[in-house]
Amino acid sequence: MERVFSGVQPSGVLHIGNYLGAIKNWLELQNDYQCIFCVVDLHAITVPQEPKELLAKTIEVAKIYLAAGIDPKKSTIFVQSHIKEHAELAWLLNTITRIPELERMTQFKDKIRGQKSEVSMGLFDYPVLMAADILLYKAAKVPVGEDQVQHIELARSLAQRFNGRFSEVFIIPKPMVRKEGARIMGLDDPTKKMAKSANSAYNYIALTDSPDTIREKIKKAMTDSGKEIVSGPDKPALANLLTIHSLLVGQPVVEVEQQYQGKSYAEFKNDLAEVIIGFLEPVQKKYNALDDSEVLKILRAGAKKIQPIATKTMAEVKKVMGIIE
Ligand code: AQP
Repeated sequence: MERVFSGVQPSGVLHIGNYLGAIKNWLELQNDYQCIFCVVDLHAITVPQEPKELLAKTIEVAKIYLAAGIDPKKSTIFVQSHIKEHAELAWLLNTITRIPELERMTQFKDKIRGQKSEVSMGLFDYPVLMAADILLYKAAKVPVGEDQVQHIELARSLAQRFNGRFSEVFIIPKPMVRKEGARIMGLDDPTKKMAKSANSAYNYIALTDSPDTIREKIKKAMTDSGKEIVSGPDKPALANLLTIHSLLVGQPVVEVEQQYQGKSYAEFKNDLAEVIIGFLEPVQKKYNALDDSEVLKILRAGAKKIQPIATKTMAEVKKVMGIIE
C-alpha cells in the first residue's frame, strides 16, 4: 500500500476550510492507503503560541480528526514532536536547501508582511520541516489544500536533489488537491483564503462553532453586488458560499444555483447556515464525547506504531551521508 501523509497545525480553531480542503480528502483515502495524519505542533510554534493554549489545541486538533471520522484502526494519528526524527531530518535537509528557494515561498512572504524584524528563523524554515515530515515516511501522496502545493514542490525538489547527490533513499511525493474546496475563502474577505490565523472570527466557521454563531457568521458573510445567486469570477463571495453549500450537501454548484433561482440572498444564507449546522452536529457530538486522556493514548500509540519507519529512514539517510550511527 502506498503511504499518505498530511497534517494540521494546532495554531487555532479548525475551520470548514481545513475540513473541505484537507480532512474530507483524508477520509476518502483511509481504505486505500496507509495513512499517517499528524498534529504538526513544531510547525505551529514558528509563530508565537501561548504554551497552555498550544497544549490544549494539540489535543483539540486530534479530537477533530477523530470526530470527523479518522479511524485510528485504519490510520495512524500522532503528534509531530513525539517523533524526534522530524526535526533531525529537517536539519539534514537544510544542508541541501538553497536560501532563494525559501525566500520565494508565498506563505512566508504573506506572513512576514509588515513584521520583518519579528520573523523567526523557524518560520523561514517551515517548508523544510514540512519536507522532512513527508520524506521521513516515504509518503507517495500528500492530500492538502491549494496553499500547500508550493511547499510540496519544494519537498519534491529536495528529495530529487538528495537522491541524486547521495543515493535513492526518498520517494518523490505528489500533492493531492481536490478540484472543489481546495481553497475556501474568508467569509469576511473572499479574496483571501479562510485561515485559522485570521484577525477576525468572522473570517471562518470553526468546526466547533455553536448553531447561533454559525447563523450570525453566515448572515454577516460578504456577498457580491446584484441579486442573483450565481457563481463566477466576478462573484467571489457567492462562488465561495455556493462551493461550501455544494460540498456539504454533495450536489454540484450548478444544481444549487438552479435551486436558488429567483430566491433572495437572505433565503440562501439561512439555508446555508442550516446546512452547515446539520453537517457539524454529529461531528460536534462525537467531539464533545471524546475524553482527553483517551485521545492522548491514541496519539502515543500512533507515535509508537510509526516510530520504526522514522528510525529506519534516518538510518538510511545518515548512512548515505557518511554520518556514523
Ligand atoms: N481556506 C482553506 N481552504 C482549503 N484548504 C485549506 N487548508 C487551510 N486553509 C484552507 C488546508 O488545511 C490543512 C491544514 O492547514 P493549516 O494547519 O496550515 O491551516 P490554516 O488554516 O492555513 O492555518 P493558519 O494557522 O491560519 O496558517 P496560514 O495563516 O499559514 O494559512 C492544509 O492541508 C491546508 O492546505
